[in-house]
Amino acid sequence: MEQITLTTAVTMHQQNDLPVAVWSRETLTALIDLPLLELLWQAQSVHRAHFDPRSVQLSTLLSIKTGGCPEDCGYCPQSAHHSTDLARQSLLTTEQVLAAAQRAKQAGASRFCMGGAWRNPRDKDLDQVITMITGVRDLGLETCATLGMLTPVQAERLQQAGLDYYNHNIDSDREFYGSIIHTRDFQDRLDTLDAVRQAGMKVCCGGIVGMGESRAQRAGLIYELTQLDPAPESVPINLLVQVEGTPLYGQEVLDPFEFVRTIAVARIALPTSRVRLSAGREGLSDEMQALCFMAGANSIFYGERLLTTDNPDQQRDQRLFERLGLYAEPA
Ligand code: SAM
Ligand code: DTB
Ligand code: SF4
Repeated sequence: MEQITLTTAVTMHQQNDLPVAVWSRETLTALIDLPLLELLWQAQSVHRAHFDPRSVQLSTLLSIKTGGCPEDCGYCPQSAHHSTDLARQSLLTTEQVLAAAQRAKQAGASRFCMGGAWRNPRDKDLDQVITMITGVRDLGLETCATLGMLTPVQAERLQQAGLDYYNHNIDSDREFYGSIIHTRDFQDRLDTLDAVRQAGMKVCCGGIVGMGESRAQRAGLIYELTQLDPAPESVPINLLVQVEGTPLYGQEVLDPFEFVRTIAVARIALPTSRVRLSAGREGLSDEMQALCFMAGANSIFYGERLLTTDNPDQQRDQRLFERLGLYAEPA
């Protein structure tokens, strides 16, 4: 069996006077195929070279505008193209959002992420979101928003308002993407990410696994993330939450070890990014989550809801952290 090691796998280039690995799609495909314990060992070694291995960053999500989205993302309960049981909710008030942010802070989150089910926000929506961002910042939390596609001017406005992170996922390997989403293409996603970066905000960008993609396509997702330059500071890896009424409902459930492998490859290929164990944790055992942390995950969504689906409650996560000797990154 061909063994690949970190020293032979990559070529290096200089960025800000630091050596940065340049990964090829083939190398990442070979990496994800390694025997699991070898892959975990390599990922944990990279993790320890860049992070305190016991520190985990906690982000709390809130859906500020729910459902009725014109996009047709095959995994998403919020798409107007699919008939799910989800109740639509128009934009929350700033008071409602700040009350939720206050609760998140008290529970120990360091970042608050506001999600809006828009193809792209209208400027008047943005006015309201900006008021929310200002209020959340004033509570001493880091701010993140995910509102769909942005123009460069909208990205500038969010940056001026003090938004720390913008979440916009590429979701999958480029070649698989078209089988899941038809209403906007891969390049649209890259254009928004570019606008966010140009405006000077930090980028939160990741994807979903368990949608029927191959293992090589999971490596391809990570490859595409390495092509963003600079690398996203935050990388959410979501495991598909199957929601009845969405096209991906009934999809064969992914072997959780494949999820662990994806996290490990993300850790190795994006060594300085926070890799977030994201949607899908509710269905993972504590033991499987421990393997994800071993693979280099060092961030989670924290709080009993994601946007519209369940997440482990705070007591379960606190108990998990105690059992594993992990601690929350201070705000
Ligand atoms: N509407 C915005 C957008 O798509 O950019 C932001 C919110 S959207 C829900 C954010 C991300 O959540 C998606 O890109 C996808 O990666 C993830 N997601 C959505 N539904 C999911 C599901 N059922 N299971 C796992 N991840 C999901
Ligand atoms: C991300 O990558 N995952 C989060 C966040 N970014 C916005 C959303 C997960 C959504 C899971 C399905 C739901 O709860 O609606
Ligand atoms: Fe809309 Fe975002 Fe859901 Fe796609 S993932 S349907 S853009 S809310």
